[in-house]
Amino acid sequence: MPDRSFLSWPFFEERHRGHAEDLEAWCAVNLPVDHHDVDAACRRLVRMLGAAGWLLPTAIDPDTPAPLDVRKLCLTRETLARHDGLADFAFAMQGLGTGAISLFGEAHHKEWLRKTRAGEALAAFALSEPRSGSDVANMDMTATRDGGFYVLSGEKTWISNGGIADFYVVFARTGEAPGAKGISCFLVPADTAGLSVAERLEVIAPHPLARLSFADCRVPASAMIGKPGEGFKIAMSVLDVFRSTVGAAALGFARRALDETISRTASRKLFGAPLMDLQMVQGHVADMALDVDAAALLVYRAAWTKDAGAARVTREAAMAKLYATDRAQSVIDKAVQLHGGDGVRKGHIVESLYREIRALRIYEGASDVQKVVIARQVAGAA
Ligand code: COS
Repeated sequence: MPDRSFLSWPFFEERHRGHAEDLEAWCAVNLPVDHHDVDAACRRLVRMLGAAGWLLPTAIDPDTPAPLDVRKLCLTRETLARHDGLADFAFAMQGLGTGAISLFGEAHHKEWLRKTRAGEALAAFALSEPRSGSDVANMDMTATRDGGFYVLSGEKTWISNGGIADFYVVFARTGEAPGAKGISCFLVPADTAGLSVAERLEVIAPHPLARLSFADCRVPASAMIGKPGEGFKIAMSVLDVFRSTVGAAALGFARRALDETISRTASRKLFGAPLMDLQMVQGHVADMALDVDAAALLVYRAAWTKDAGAARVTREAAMAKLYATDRAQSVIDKAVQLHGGDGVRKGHIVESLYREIRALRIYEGASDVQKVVIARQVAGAA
C-alpha cells in the first residue's frame, strides 16, 4: 500500500484529499491499459479519463471560469503515473495543450475546452523546433499577416500527441520585435491545409510524438491567442503552471519504485534473511524515501503557491521540476539495482519506470535550463 500520509499536509484541502482517494480507487480498477498500439491506447485513455470526469481539472470551465487548481493537477499526475505512465501522459497533454487557452484564450478558443475536458478532443503544445528547443526566443517558424489571416511556415518537433491531436497550440514569429518580444501564439486545428506530420518519432518509453510541417498554413487572425508579440510570455506562463506537474509525475514514478522495492526487499531472502535485514539495503531504502518526501514537498509547495494566488511561480516550479525528476531517476535506479536481474527484465514494472523517467529531465525545460531559471530568479531577488 503506497504511503498516503502526505495527503494530511497543510498544502491540501478536503477536496484534494477526496479527489486523490477517488482517483486511486478508479486507477486500481481501470489501469494499466494495453500499450501495444500507443496511439490507440492514448485515444482510449483520453476517452476513459474524460468519461470519468478526471480531465476536468486540465482546463478552465468555459461557463464558470475559475483558476486552474494546480494541486489537483499535481495529485492527478502523481496518482496516474504510479499506475500507468501513458495514462499520466494522456492527462498531462490535455492540460499542456490547452494551457494557453485557459490562461489567455477568448470565448471562441475556449469552445475547444468543452471537448478536451470531456475527452472528446486531443490537444497538443507546439513550441520546440529543430533549431530551438531550450532557446525559445530564437525560434524560426514565422506567421505572416495577410489581410484577415496569418500564414504559418516552418517546423515544430518533439510534439507530444503529434499525429493524433485534434488541434495544436503553435508559437511562431510575428516580428513585432526581435527575440522574445516578436513571437505570437495560435490555435491551429489539425485538419488545417498545409499542416502535416513530417515524421513520427520513436523514443525509449513509447508515446505519440512527431515532427510537424507547416507549409503556408493559413489560419484566421482570430486564431491568435493573446496579443501579437505575447507568445513568449504565454509559453512561459503555461510552463510555470505545468512544470510543477512534471515534478508530480516524476514523484508518482518514484513512489511506485519505492513501493515495489519495499515489497521486494521484504519478501526476497538472501543469506537466510529478508533483503531488508541488510543494513546496506536499509541505507538505499532510506535514501529513496528521503528523496520522495523532499521532492513531494517541493512539488506541492510550488502547486500551493500558485493556487494561493502568486502571479508567478517561476522559481518554485523550476525547483520542483528539477529536483523531483532528478531524484526520481536516482530512486528508480536504486530500485532496479535492488531488483537484480528482474530490474532490467523487459516488461517488469521497474524496467518500464527506468525508461519512463528519463525524458522528464529533458522535456518542458531540460534540467540545465531549470538551473539557469532558478539562478536568475535567485539573483533577481537578491
Ligand atoms: N512568465 C512570464 N513572463 C516571463 C517568464 C515567465 N515565466 N519568463 C520570462 N518572461 C518574460 C521576461 O520577464 C522577459 O520580459 P521583460 O523583458 O519584459 O522583462 C521576457 O519574457 C524574456 O525573458 P528572458 O529574457 O528570460 O528570455 P530568455 O530568452 O533569456 O529565456 C529561458 C531563456 C531559457 C528561460 C527560456 O527560453 C526557457 O524557459 N527555455 C526552455 C523552454 C522549454 O521549456 N522548452 C521545452 C518545450 S515544451 S516540451
